[in-house]
Amino acid sequence: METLRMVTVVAPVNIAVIKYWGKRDENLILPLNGSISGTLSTNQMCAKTTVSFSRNFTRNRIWLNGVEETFENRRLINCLNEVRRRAKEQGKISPEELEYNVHICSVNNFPTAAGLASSAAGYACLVASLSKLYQLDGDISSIARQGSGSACRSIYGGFVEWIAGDKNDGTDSCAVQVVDSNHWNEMRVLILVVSENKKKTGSTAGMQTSVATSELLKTRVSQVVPKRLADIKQAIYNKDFKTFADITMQDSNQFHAVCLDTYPPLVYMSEVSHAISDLIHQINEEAGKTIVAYTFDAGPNACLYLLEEHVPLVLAAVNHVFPTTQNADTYFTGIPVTL
Ligand code: 2P0
Repeated sequence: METLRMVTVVAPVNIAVIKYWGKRDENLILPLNGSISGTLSTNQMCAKTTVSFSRNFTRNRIWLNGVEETFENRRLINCLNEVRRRAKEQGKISPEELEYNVHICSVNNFPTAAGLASSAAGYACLVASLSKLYQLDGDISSIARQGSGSACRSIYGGFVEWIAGDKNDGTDSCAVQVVDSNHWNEMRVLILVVSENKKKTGSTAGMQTSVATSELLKTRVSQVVPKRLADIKQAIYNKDFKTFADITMQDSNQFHAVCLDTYPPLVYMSEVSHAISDLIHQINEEAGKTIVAYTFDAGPNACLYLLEEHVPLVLAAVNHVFPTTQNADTYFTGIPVTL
């Protein structure tokens, strides 16, 4: 019998156009509302994870970006346990191998914890690699969800919806592909890195405070998001950029309004972020139509959705207004990324 098995997987980040913010179950990571994102292509902003098990490993170990971390992480353990539970059920791995310890090695090729979906790519990659190692069949997005909510969307390519579900055990809270990356293959994402600094309040803690204190979040979940999910999916099917862009920008703005409505407030966008938002509205006005949309996650960096034909114009405008500086906290790496 083999004593060492090893698998390597690459998983990209995803950029939400309808934002996830708020949980109804902290342990299973069940969201208050559904969300939709675009998954970037696998050759750009990615996590790369190698996992192995062996009868010779004396304990479970994990290294993140070259540094060994403790394995005492509830989310990590939940993911490993769920993969092993399913592996046992599906029966492709011997009972002896199921007992072996694992070694996990993961690297990101972009700043971690700066609001650039590092946990999404990281946990999607972890769960995808473990699932391969243990030869799992079936949807694994509901396992990735238990590592980090947004990670479930990075399991699939193209535009992906995380269905909130309404069961208490989370079995119906998983990701489904809306369209694959070929459907709207002119779509690009520009990432404008405003700051690589770690954010002040992490998403998990931030959304807990929002759930506890924001009235606007309640209205958003019950009155706003359901219609937006339906409308943006229709816009994606129809390749209707204007509707897609309007909803994307409005949803980003409402998410940050919820953050400000949280008490004490969560301030993720910086002055530069707001200046980028102003510039995008100005570009659209001068173009006489909507050609680019911004969206901001739990950090100051901007993600711009636009079609390939408009990349040169938008990049030129961004570089003109925000010339790259080496000695400031503010600089931009505008990389057109394909979905
Ligand atoms: C999103 N964000 O939909 C939203 C937009 C941030 C703003 O998903 O607690 O890191 O691990 O489930 O997934 C960030 O939340 O939080 C996030 P946990 P996660 O992309």
